[in-house]
Amino acid sequence: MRKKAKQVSAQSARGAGDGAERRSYARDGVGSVQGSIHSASSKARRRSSPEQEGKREARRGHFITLEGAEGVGKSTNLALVVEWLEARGLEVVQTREPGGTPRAEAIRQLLLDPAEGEPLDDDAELLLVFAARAQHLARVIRPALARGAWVVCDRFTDATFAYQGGGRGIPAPRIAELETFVQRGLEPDLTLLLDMPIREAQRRLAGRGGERDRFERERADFFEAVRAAYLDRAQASPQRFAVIDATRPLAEVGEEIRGVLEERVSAWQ
Ligand code: Z5A
Repeated sequence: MRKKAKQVSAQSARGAGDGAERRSYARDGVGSVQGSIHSASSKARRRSSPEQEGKREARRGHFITLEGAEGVGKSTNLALVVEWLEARGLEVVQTREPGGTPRAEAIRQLLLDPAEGEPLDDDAELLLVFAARAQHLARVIRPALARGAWVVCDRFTDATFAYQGGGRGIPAPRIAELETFVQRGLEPDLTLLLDMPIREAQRRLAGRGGERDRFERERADFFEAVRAAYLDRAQASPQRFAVIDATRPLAEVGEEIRGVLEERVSAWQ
């Protein structure tokens, strides 16, 4: 795969009755989780309906996601968001999708592997994305939010509506059913959508080299559909999204993101 090896690490303190967890993994999937973060309450939740579970869920932390087509600068600017929050003394859990736990990272490998001998069925792709997400939510995101941490995630379910919905053409209501089942009403508080023309973003990635993954092999019209789906979602939920013009120099993009954080985060505290 031509992705640069990006190291993501997170250290969690004590969860609400869940015990201590220390987690670290490489973005390419090698990592470990020590300590149990499953609780008796999470087992009890499995016996309830999604609606009951959503109502019961205690949540003290905040959830920020970065979205956009490939090469728009999500990973670069995620570091800025993490730095901004940590400078204010907040506990931050930095993570990504698909992935975020060793098992979910293994699913990521399945999703990105070009393995041309056996094409991946679109519905299988969708289910794998949500299987990874269910694991990530159970092991990392929900425990972190429950103890009051700030979760900053490189992609989340908006990517599913954009790639599997816009790109692959899976109807949004089918994706929304899985979203309800897996997330039980949990959604990001703030989504930074980095937007720019697809050709320009691909030019940025051109010098990266290495093998292209299964998504990177898609044609430009696939990514145009992804971009359009992202923009539609942003338009439908302006209170959650901030659309950032990612064509500008990095310093200017960073300045705008800091401005959004100042405005939104101050309002939550
Ligand atoms: N996927 C899915 O299908 N369904 C889902 O539900 C989810 C994901 C969650 C892997 O994601 C694939 O998973 C993804 C969709 C699918 N595939 N695609 N395509 P990923 O997030 O790991 O993959 P990615 O989007 O390809 O990541 P990326 O290539 O690393 O892009 P990025 O994080 O947005 O960009 P970057 O690495 O921060 O920046 C790219 C380069 O541009 C780098 O050299 C930077 O230094 C440079 N850069 C960044 N900003 C600027 C500015 N402002 N000016 C100039 N240069 C810049």
